[in-house]
Amino acid sequence: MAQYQNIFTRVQVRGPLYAGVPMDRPGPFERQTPLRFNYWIGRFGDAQIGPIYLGWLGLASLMCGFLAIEIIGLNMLASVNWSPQAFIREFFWLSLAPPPPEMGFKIIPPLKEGGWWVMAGFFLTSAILLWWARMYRRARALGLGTHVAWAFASAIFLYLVLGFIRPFAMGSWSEAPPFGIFPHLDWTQNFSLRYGNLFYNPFHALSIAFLYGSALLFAMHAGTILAVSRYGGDREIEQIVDRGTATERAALFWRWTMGFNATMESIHRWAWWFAVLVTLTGGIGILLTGTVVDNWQEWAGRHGYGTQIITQAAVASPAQAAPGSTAPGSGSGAAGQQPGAPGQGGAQPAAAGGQDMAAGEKVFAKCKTCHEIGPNAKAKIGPPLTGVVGRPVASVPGFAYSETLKKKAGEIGNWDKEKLQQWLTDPAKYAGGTVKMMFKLAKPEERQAVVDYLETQK
Ligand code: 07D
Ligand code: 07D
Repeated sequence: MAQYQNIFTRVQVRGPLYAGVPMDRPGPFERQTPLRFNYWIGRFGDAQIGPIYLGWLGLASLMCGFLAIEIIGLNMLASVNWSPQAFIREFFWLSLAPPPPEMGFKIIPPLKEGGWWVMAGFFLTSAILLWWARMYRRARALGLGTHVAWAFASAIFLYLVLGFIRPFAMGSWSEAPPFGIFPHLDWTQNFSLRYGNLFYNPFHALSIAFLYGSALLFAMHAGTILAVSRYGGDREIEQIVDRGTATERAALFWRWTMGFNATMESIHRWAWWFAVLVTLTGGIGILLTGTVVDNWQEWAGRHGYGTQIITQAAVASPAQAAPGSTAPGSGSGAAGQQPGAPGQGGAQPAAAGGQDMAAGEKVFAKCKTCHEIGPNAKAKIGPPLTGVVGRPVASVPGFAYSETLKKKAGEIGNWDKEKLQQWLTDPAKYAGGTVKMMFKLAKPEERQAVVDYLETQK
């Protein structure tokens, strides 16, 4: 047993090279790697390298993963005109995007309009599912429980919700994240903005609590084991029945400091559940977004949790899904069925308001995270939008517009409904550079409705 280890040192322990327990039915590629020790690997973990078990499932998974990477990589390379230098320079920004909204949930869209994305997604998903099956089967073959595989299944659940189940429920591939480093972060940011700030989604909150809890449990567990490793704490499980050594001291430490202790077995169950619940609650939270709830801040307001920004008009308007929303039981329909407090963001009573006005105002709920409107509207993350139709671009005194928009302001002139629609389609593209507004409104009917509404807000 290694003596007096601390968090920075680790004594390298080497047993005889060992190929593992015999198998009932050995597979074709079983344990191909020759066994050896590696000193440097031994500084991090076990010094023995191998054997790796490949097997048919592993082989198929790697092949699917390879195909996915090829499709993604070659599409990214094509997007920079096959220039390897540009590929390396721009790598973090390169993207392979899902099909556009017009494509809906078409199973085989044209290759250049998201078809490659669907194909890459198919192979990536196959690779992940095959890897799951391999982990499950290896655990069984070794006579283990399948706890690791089920933890992995929870992560796969979130992955599938993000890229397949929710887009399917919303009837559009365009809801799914793109492949790409920064593009997938932009998607994450836009997702939150578009659905009214994900912090008000209680499942996001739960997921964060489990994520932070996982870190806490990991720290407490790892710290405890390191602290008693001089007594053989790394033998953990068998020590459940030990007396006078590591387990007893570790348990006593927590009873002394907190009055209660986990057992060497139960701490692992706590950690397992916290980690698994990160992705399980996360997946539920994402699945509900856009399918059942359209704006989390508004939803939170209606349920007495968080700021109450719901407008009188939204309360008064009949339950009605945003036009073009294909979501079954779209949450926007639920808006307005319960009384909400008067809005803080310059709430407006419904003006002469027909259907279009109500629809536009409903779409505007997505804008409220950043913009106020109404007689007393002030700047938030974005400028106030009262009277935006007809006013000169980047003209609200004191608002810190992006350099791009300030430069472009003269050229664009005054905002009109057409220009606003183009801006909402893709602000950065319209202004030709980096702008503050990350948000886009993908659906033409939503853009139309919202600018109709803006026009009424003088
Ligand atoms: C440390 C185990 C090793 C795994 C690693 C990831 C690839 C991708 C492929 C360019 C903990 C390997 C990465 C194979 C390269 C191409 C096409 C696991 C460890 C090192 N994300 N995300 C990252 C994925 C989503 C978000 C990093 C995958 C959602 C935020 C990495 C998925 C949302 C941040 C990455 C996925 C989201 C990241 C580091 C799939 C909401 C960061 C990951 C398939 C949950 C962080 C630049 C890591 C970062 C980051 C991969 C999905 C949000 C590239 C494969 C759509 C906010 N994500 N992510 O360490 O640095 O994981 O980004 O679902 O800040 Mg992401
Ligand atoms: C991604 C799923 C498992 C992945 C698998 C893929 C490979 C690749 C590659 C062969 C990680 C395996 C594949 C390894 C092999 C090849 C090529 C798990 C994944 C199986 N958030 N947020 C979460 C915080 C905000 C947003 C979860 C914190 C903002 C969205 C987590 C903050 C906005 C989503 C979390 C914060 C926003 C999330 C992720 C703070 C942005 C999700 C859990 C302090 C402006 C996801 C319900 C996880 C979710 C999610 C944390 C802020 C958006 C707890 C701490 C407000 C859109 N966020 N977030 O384990 O489930 O992911 O939400 O600000 O989708 Mg968030």
